[in-house]
Amino acid sequence: MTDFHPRVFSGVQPTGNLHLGNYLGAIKNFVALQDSHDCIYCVVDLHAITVWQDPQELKQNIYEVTAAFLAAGVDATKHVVFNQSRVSAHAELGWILNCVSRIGWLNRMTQFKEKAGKNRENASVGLYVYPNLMAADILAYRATHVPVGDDQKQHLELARDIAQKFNHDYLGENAPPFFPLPEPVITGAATRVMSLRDGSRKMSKSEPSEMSRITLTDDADEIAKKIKKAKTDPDPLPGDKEGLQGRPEASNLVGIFAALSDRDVDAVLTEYGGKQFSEFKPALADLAVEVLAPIGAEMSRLLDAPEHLEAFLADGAARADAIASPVLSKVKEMVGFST
Ligand code: AQP
Repeated sequence: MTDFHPRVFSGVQPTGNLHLGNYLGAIKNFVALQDSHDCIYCVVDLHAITVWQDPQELKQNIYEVTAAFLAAGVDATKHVVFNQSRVSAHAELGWILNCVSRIGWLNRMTQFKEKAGKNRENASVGLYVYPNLMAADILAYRATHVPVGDDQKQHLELARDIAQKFNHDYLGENAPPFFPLPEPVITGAATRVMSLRDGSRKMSKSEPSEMSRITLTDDADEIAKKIKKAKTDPDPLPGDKEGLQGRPEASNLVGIFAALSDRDVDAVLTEYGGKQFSEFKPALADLAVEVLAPIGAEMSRLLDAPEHLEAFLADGAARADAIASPVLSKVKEMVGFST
């Protein structure tokens, strides 16, 4: 088995309304991994246009995600931060992997079914093949670890299937693999943050109700108001994890508290078990403000100087391209293209 250089890759779509779920499920873990790994963090704008994006807003949202990475603590000088469309290897490898991936595999992707909804015939072809492009994003860097929220687990499994089929088709059964099988890194107490209005739905950027999510640019009053109004049940908090069974809203708020305070759920329930939400919610609001307000403030400072963000993105793209280009060249050679 080939030893691959441990490398982290992940991406966030510049589709606006960056929220607590994106932070706890992904961006917080980006920061945690950067001391131990080489990391590449990408603003995945090619993915964003799988659904309509206003061009002016898209550009602003690319800056917003870049600012969020930096404000959360990603070190863009030590690691690589860039936007996907600047590095053509993503689209080129994406096409080649479209030809490796199988329609039957894509037909099983639940996110396409959810996002296309009833109007499937009218969804873009890009939305359908999105998971193949995601595989290309990761494999263009031969990345070994991919920090994501729980909702991306199925796409990661597909990326592994695509890598395995490519290795098999182009190298045969027994040769050392060209692509690693990337591992999902799904960690923390809030790998799937749920809507504050409905504990059965994922917190999401596209949910019409602003009250369903806390965004990274919400101010302290907005954060406190949204937590105060978050849906709960009438019972006090239980003393242990088992007591959260069948209580999705309580479970969500406790998970958020645990993740924001870097504790586990049991530790939070040891402190708050038996207490009412009237006591727990203000403590959660204070904690959320303490963690998120500095990130929001730093984002707004960075967004005031987009030319600096541009410079980070241009530099990051050049460094990303230097890693991805030789991988793509090798893939083209293996596929049999005259290069
Ligand atoms: N609710 C969530 N809890 C934990 N992690 C989440 N992520 C998204 N929502 C949650 C993780 O955030 C990273 C970036 O996500 P994305 O921008 O690529 O796209 P998404 O998953 O489509 O985000 P949304 O907010 O859910 O947008 P819409 O409304 O468009 O569907 C990923 O690692 C993701 O797992």
